[in-house]
Parts: sequence; structure tokens; C-alpha cells
Amino acid sequence: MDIISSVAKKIDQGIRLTDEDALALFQSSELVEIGRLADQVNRKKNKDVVFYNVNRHINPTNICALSCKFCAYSRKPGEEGAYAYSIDEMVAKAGEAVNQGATEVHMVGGLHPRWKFEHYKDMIKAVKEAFPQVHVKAFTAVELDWLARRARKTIEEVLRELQEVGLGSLPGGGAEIFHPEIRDVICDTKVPAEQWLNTHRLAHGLGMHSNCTMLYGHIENYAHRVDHMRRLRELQDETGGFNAFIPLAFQPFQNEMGIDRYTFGYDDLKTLAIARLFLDNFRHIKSYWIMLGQEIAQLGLQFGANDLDGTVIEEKISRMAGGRSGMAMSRSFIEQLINKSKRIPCERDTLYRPVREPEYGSLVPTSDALRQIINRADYDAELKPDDLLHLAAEASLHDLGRLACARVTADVDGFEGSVVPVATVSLPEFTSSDEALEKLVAIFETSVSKFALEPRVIALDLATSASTAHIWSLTEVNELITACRERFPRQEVALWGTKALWRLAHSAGMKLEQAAQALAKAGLLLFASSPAESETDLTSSEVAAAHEALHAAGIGTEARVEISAPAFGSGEPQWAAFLKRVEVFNEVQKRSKGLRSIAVSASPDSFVTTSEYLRAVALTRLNAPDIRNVSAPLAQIPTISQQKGLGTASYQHPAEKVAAVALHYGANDLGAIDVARLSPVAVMQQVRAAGFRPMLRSTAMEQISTDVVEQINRSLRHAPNHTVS
Ligand code: V47
Ligand code: SF4
Repeated sequence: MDIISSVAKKIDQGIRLTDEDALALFQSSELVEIGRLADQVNRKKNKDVVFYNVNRHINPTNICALSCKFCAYSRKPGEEGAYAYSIDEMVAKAGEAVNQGATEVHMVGGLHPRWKFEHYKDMIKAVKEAFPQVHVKAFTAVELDWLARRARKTIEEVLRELQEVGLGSLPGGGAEIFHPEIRDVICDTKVPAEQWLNTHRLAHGLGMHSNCTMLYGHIENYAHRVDHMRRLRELQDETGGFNAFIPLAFQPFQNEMGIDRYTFGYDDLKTLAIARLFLDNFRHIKSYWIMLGQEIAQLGLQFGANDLDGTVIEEKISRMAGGRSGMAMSRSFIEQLINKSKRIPCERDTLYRPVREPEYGSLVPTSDALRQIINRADYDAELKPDDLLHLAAEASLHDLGRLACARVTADVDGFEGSVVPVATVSLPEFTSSDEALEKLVAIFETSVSKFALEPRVIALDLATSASTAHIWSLTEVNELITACRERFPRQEVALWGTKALWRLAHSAGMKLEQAAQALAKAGLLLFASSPAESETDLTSSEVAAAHEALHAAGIGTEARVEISAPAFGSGEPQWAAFLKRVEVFNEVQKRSKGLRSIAVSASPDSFVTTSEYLRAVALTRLNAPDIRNVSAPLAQIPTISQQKGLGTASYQHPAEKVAAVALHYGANDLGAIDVARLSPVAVMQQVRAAGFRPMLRSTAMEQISTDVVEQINRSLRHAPNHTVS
């Protein structure tokens, strides 16, 4: 029996998973199935409710006596960037939070060499005296050990005294990875596993609850993660005192372990899901958006997590380590993310009591009609427009993913995880071919020095919104195409911008067909939408006419379908219009066969979340059976987190995490990677980590072999598990 079936059977029968089961799940690449099982278990425990809380982090000081190798936050006394808040400052920060409705203050920080135990007690006392209604969750087991040693007291005495002045519960930090093979390397001076666990045991014995964490995505392997979770499960069996388990995705700035990449989105989701399945005695699994980024954190709600943590405000630990998620999310934004993943938001306090009863009733249970459609789709039956609308509105993400992936394997035959590195110039910014060529030369040089990779395609982007921009004529565009082919003989030339193409033909006094012929004669190989323009104001027949004219001239095209949702609030995406556009392109393909791919993009003027985007990808696969390649292009995936440079060759973008996950939900291509803005290498690493073969391709979807791809494949094949080294 395969691991998914055997785990499903155990879950059905209420049998606890073994370490070997958890390890086999980590080694499996069945992301959708693991997610589905975790979702099932979570919904059984927590129904459709997803919790969040309104809280504030106060990190009192970053001055720390220890030097953990992963920590970008700590400073030595006097070092640049070292800070220590006064108690008044802490009270003021707590006050700001209380004014915004916070029910919790979360206080953790460095081990300050001069602060005494009394000072830590005074912090709690001051906050509690000023705001008695607030729950203070403070001090990790590591800080408590430090306080006990400095005060020459036992941990139990320290806990009791802190409890007396108002400590409500313990946060889950300091756990890192328990196994000594890793702990001794990354934080050898921190309390060992047994002491961390014993501190929480003592706190539980005193009637305090606590959380627990696991820092993953650095040098540990899957067995270390399983060992860590098993120790937590054992203590939970004994005390029942843990509220939530929180996997912490490693943030890679300024560490002493030589790690320069964020965790893989695929690994983040699998880790949440396996935690949900393995930690059967935990009620809550937290999808901690600060470390995961909002994109993956929202998806986590369909992979077994039932808590998004909080509004947070001013968290410094991840921030200083390269966290990209920003430091605060408003209550209404959190609720929208939850609603848009088809769950019911519920504000909680630290102890998971609802602050307000959630508004049940907005969700539609899986209907018999939906079940029947899914069953038919499972047998490869043709889906009618009404069926697809029904699936769009009601099916779970995992059902959509499973159905879509079944069609990928049938159609695509191993061509999964391709990208095309592109040098793009936005033509309206240039007044002559020479200027545009100069820019292209500069992009080529940067790409070779940063990624050891030449762009494969030159994309001339015609779209613009600027009124002062230079408007290129058809003759000028043709001259530039010819010049590009001479200057870059190994590259293919593409033109971007459907609306601009109509304008180009019109101003040359030509029909689209004639303009397409002229472009083909100049050597144009591919036409695609421009990420800089929305096509939703073109009618379906205008878009179809443009593609068919280009196909007739022998130019391949890439279609794009935009999913849009109301710009504010929790409104559903406009599935009917979206599915109709997909269908139009499928009809074009039946007639002319010139579509190389269909790309799914989020309309820039709307609020589309990751979970809705992945649904759109799966639905595109289901509704475009005649188009072989479905793309999830990085530049068109909706993101909330900021893009941040790591100062290394592979600066990374939050959409990379989502793009590779989209390969499990119906996409088989990640489209154009603009080498001036994004790293093809980092994307390919995500693809490899998600269990697919990264591939560079041409515009005609042919594989290109390069040393870079070989290196990525080789390095990952030999890595023990998730790591890329
Ligand atoms: O123990 C330090 C981690 C923890 C990095 O209990 C890093 O509700 C990622 O425990 N990348 C402190 N993680 C934070 C913590 C926590 C956070 C949110 C909620 C709760 C809770 C607890 O942060 C540390 C360490 O494991 N950490 N550096 C880093 N570069
Ligand atoms: Fe200090 Fe905590 Fe950073 Fe370790 S992780 S160096 S204990 S602040």
C-alpha cells in the first residue's frame, strides 16, 4: 500500500501515525493528497473556523549573551543596531496595541547580560498594572533558564514569581530543532531539548498554557523534524498543556550557516500538513504569516492549519533576518484572507476562546451535485460550462488540484516545470532602436554575471500607460526586430501587448493579418500579452482575432487569461467571465493550433489571493483541454509580501514559492522570467524542490540544455532532502 493510502486508512481508523509514516510523508511528493488529508483532519477538529488574534509583539532588547548561528536579530552590547527599551517604552507600546483592540502582548527578546530577574518581573508587572485586561505571553524556555541562573533560583520558582506578577502563558520560541546533531551546531549554548521540554512541563503543571515551535529549512533533515515533533507529541500526551504548534520557516539574512535562500513553498505547506497529521493531540496548528509570507500562510489554511496568528505589529526577529511579510496586518485584511480561502474567521484570545462568536453559515457544504461532477471529472468525462462554474464556486482546492493534475500527466508527458529567461525592454521608454539595443546589451551582461545564463528570448514590450511615451510605428518595430536578430543571433524575438498590436496595425493602415505578415517577415517568432496591460477591455473576439492573425502568419502566441475579484472586501472572483475567456482560447486552438501556452494572471486592479489564483490555474487546465501548456508566470502571480534582495546571485521573489506550488495544481510551465528583475535560478530551485524537473525552454516549448540547469538538478539530486547546497 502506498503511503497516502496507508495514512488515510490509519486516520479513518483513528490510529496514530508512527515516525516512519511521517518520514515517508516528507519523502513523498504527493502534495495535493497530503494537503487533502491534513485538511480533512483539521476540519474534523475545528470545522471551518480559522482563528486569528489581535496582538502586539514587543521584543524588549536584541542584546544577547548567546550567539546562535541562525540569529540575525541579536547584537552584543555597544554593537551597531543594539537596542534596549525602557519599561516605560514597553508600556507605551502595549498601550498602542490595547488602543487598537489587542488582547495579547507577546514579549520575547535577547538574554541581556545586565538585566536582572527583578527587571523582567517589573516589565510584566508594569504592563499588567497599566492594562490588566491584556494577556501577557512572555519569555521562552531559553530566557527563563537565563533568568533562573542569574537569580540563582529554580525554573519553577521563576515561573511562579512571574505568574504572580501577571505572566499568562509561554510562547513557543527557543525550541529550534531538538535533535543534538543539529542543536549542537546551530545553537550549542542554548538549553538542551530535555530542559526546554521540562520548562514547559513545569509551566503546564502550574496551570499555564504554552506554544511550541520548530525552526526548519536550514541544515536539518526530515528525520530531525520528525524527532522534534515526536518529543512534543509525547509531552502533550503527558500534560495537554500546549495550545498550538508553530513551524517557523527559516529567514535567511545574515546567518552563520551559509544559507542564502528562503524555504520552499512546497516544503512549507507539506510541513504544516504533516504536523497536522502527526500531532494528533494538538488542537491548533499555526500558519505563521510573519515567517511564511501571506501568500503561503493563506494556503496553509487548506493544508491543516487553523490559525493565522495575529495582527502582530513590530516583530523584529524575522524582520532583521530578511522577513518579507511586513510587520502588521489589519484585522479586516486577515479576515479577508480567511474568507477568501473559504473559511470562517474568528478572533480569539491567547487561550483560543472566541472574542466574538464567528459568523457561521456563509459556507456551502459539499453538495451531492458537486460530488457527482467531481466523480464524472474523475472518469475524464467532458466538463460542461455549468459543471465548471459549479466546481469554481464550491470544489475544494485539493479536489480541483487532483482533477487538474490528472489532466496534466495525460497531456504534457514529462514537460513540467519549464521557464524561459527573457530580456525585456519596454519600447515606449526608448526613442530609437539604438537606445533599446544598448539596454538589451546591459541586461545580457547582468544576466550572465549574476546567473551564468544568457536570456533566451528578447521581448519587445509595446504596452504603456504613460501619455508622454514614444509611440513606435510598425516600420520602427520591424527594424528593431531585424536589428535584434543581427545583434543577438542565438536569441528569439518576441513582441508583447495585444492592445498595442491592434493600434500598430491600425496606424499603419493595415489589417491585423497584413501587420502579422510584416512582423513574421522581420523575424518575429512569438507574440504574447504584456504584463503591463490588462486585456479585459478587449472583447473575446478581438483577442481571438489577434491570435488567429498571428497564427496565420506562422507566429506562435501565448494566451493570457486574467482572473479578477472585487478590489476590496471578500468578494468572489468573477469565475464566469474567466472561464468564458479560457473557453474562447481553447476554441482558437482547435482552429489554428498556434497557441504555445495559456498563462493565468491576476488582474492588477483587483484583490485576488493565492488560494483563488491556484483555483484559477486548476480551472484553466480543466477548461482548456486542447492547449498543452498552462503557465503560472511569476510576474503575474498575486503577491502581498514584499520582494527583497538577499544581496546574492539569487535574489528572491515571494511569487517563486507560489509558482512552484502551482505545478501541483495544474500548471506545467512558469513562463517568462524577466532576468532584469527575477532570478531564473531561484525559480528552478523551487521547481526542483517541488518534485519536478526544472527546464529552460524556447518559445516553441523545446527544451534547452545549459550547465546551470544541470547544476541545479545535480545539486538537488544529491541533497539529503529539501536542502539545496
Ligand atoms: O526561538 C530566530 C526563531 C523564535 C530566525 O508562541 C527565526 O505564539 C526564522 O518563537 N528565521 C522566536 N525564525 C519567535 C517565536 C514565536 C513566534 C510567533 C508566535 C509564537 C507563539 C512564537 O524565532 C526563536 C527562533 O526559533 N528565529 N531567528 C530566523 N532567522
Ligand atoms: Fe540570543 Fe535568541 Fe538570537 Fe539565540 S536566537 S542569539 S538566544 S536572541
